[in-house]
Amino acid sequence: MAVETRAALDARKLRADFPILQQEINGKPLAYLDSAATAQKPRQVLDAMTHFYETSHANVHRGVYTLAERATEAFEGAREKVARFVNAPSSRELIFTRNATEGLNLVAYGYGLASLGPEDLVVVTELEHHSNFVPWQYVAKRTGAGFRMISLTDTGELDLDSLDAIAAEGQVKVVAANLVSNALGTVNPVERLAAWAHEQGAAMVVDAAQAVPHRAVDVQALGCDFLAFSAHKMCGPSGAGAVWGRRELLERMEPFNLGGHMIRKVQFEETTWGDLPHKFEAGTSPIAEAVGFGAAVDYLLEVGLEAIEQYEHDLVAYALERMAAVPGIQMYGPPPERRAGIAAFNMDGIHPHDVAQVLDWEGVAIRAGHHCCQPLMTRLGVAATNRASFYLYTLPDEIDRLTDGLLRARKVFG
Ligand code: C6P
Repeated sequence: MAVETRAALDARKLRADFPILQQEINGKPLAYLDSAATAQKPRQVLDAMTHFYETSHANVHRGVYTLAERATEAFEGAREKVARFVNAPSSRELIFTRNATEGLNLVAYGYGLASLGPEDLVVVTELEHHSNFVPWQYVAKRTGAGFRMISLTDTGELDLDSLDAIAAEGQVKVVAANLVSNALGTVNPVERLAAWAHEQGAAMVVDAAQAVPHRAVDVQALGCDFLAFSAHKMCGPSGAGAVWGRRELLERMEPFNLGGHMIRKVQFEETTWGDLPHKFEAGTSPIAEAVGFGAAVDYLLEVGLEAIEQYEHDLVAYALERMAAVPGIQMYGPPPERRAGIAAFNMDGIHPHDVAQVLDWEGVAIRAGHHCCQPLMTRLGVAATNRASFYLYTLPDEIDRLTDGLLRARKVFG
């Protein structure tokens, strides 16, 4: 079935870049609808990493020989690309991590532990992934700070009317929210939250793991203080991520990990820390992964972030319309105009794992579970949901196959 897309993006053509998508699963062409868990990798990223290993691999920032200088140049070049991608004022403010989770922990430990006290409040949302929930809950407990949650409306959007009541309860010091929800696809008004956070004298921490791969993200336009994301969700390799932080805050923070590379001088009595970003990059970095991260940025820029966002918007609008016709389906989340390419649902009387299993027989891969969002599951009154998530290589036919698979699940389970 044809879907009208206004985007300048040819998903069929792009699919040729993704070797993994060329296979069959259970005798059917693979329809990979789990890109929110991790995105597939184009040949360009795989080649960049192989080329690096074959021509330039050495440890970075340590050797004076030509190969080590070449490796360092490739690594730092990747940092420049990733920093520019989110419009960081300086690449020195862009710290490579293993993933978004590590970046958020770096902020919670490095900023939260030192800044929070019993009079203070940390504010998260009911829509947070555990990676931007648990570290703040933990740091609040350790420091005696209060821990509050911005509640949700019935469409899975932040209820900003609850902000005044929260502010009346204490000194808000940290506000932590995602830009795009992994579980519902809700696009959150982070600019407004950042403005509110700053009115309270708080820092704004943004989990952009589901945003950076799918739309243009500009840390300066958002007005946030920290922003974390992962390479593997944006066509890059696993094992690499980044956190951007406002320089004056990063300068004030203590390091998160200690050891090699992050020091200025080590003596028996005392150790002093290196400059940014090295202060936060202890040990050997994920070097080839950073190179692959940079290649993923090149790839997404070549396709165009606006085209990706528009294409996914059209896909999700189509998916919500088609899926709504499936008998006994419960859809979650906001209307398409306020959501990214994620469709969350449950089928009456059928466990999400069973739905995902039937779809797998059809070669359709979706995720079932709590999506690391148990507070949200509690709000929805369910233990788990199904989730189909889309990316630049998703085809409308795959959404048709998803819908057909749901009808089959309905037949199988009665
Ligand atoms: N969400 C999902 O299937 P890591 O694992 O560190 O790369 O990303 C963590 C993370 C943080 N925030 C959001 C909004 C996320 O979606 C994720 C990862 C995957 O939804 C795995 S649970």
